[in-house]
Amino acid sequence: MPHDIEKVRNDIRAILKNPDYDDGSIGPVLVRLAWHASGTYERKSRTGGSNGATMRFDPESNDGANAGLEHARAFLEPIKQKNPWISYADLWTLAGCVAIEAMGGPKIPWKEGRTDRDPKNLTAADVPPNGRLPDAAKGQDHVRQIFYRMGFDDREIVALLGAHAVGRCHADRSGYDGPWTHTPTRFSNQYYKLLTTVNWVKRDWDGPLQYRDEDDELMMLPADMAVIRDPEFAKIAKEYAQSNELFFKDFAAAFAKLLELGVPRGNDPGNAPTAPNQQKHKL
Ligand code: ZEM
Repeated sequence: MPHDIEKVRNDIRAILKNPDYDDGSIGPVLVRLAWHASGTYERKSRTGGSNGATMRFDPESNDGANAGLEHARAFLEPIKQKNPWISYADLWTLAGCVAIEAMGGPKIPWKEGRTDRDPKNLTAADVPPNGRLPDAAKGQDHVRQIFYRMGFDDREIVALLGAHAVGRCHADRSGYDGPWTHTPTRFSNQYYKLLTTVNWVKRDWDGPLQYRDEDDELMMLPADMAVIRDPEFAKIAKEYAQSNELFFKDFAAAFAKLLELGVPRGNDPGNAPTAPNQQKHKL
């Protein structure tokens, strides 16, 4: 019987609204889970990425960059229990897509087929090292270095960062604090509109350097500021500020690509676990 992905989509939709959590939706943290599961990819070594759902294992589970994502994984656990045929890797990436769509964003092309690494015969090389995800305190050189490593170009980088239209920073997770937009559960091009029009100033507080608007209600990370400080990035951000349609089109393509990094498809082996018979012949 073919897998009933639509049922899993419905199960995910049913848990998105949550009055006790943040701004009333777990959508943003599910998007962050899909992104962090995938954003460890390194093109050169074909390691990392969403395949394997390796965030269940040390050291990835304990990477400071992933603080708070244990909540996202716990929200999805009952859905895994109800639909045991779906891999965690598929569930985490699908949940990000469903969340974006439910928050008013574009439809993301998504394909099943990721498999989970088996904890019983896991080797250290199966789990990506810490430090592969971007550091919010850094600027455009770092942002480019991290995303070029995955195989993205400038346009895709700027498009992906537009996901900061939703969600917020939590002082007890990242050290940063506050939402990027006034509509943190609505997926739109608000991020670029605010970036390009607001006079962002340094926030005077005890935490790490972050930027604030005049009313001290919204925030930008130093890495977000790179999007207007870098002339190439800024040009693209202005295009997205002007056209939500263009942003949606580019975002959907870039996010779909992100979730596919390292996933074996057809003749492309991705970074799938070595088949046992291949292992036997390895010297
Ligand atoms: Zn984020 N992100 N991100 N991001 N992100 C946070 C939260 C969220 C960076 C970053 O340091 C942070 C992308 C790129 C980059 C989301 C989606 C995507 C937080 C706050 C930080 C510090 C975490 C916390 O405290 O809870 C940096 C430096 C990035 C690149 C340079 C990309 C790409 C994303 C998706 C396509 C989302 C949705 C959130 C909000 C999570 C939540 O819990 O509300």
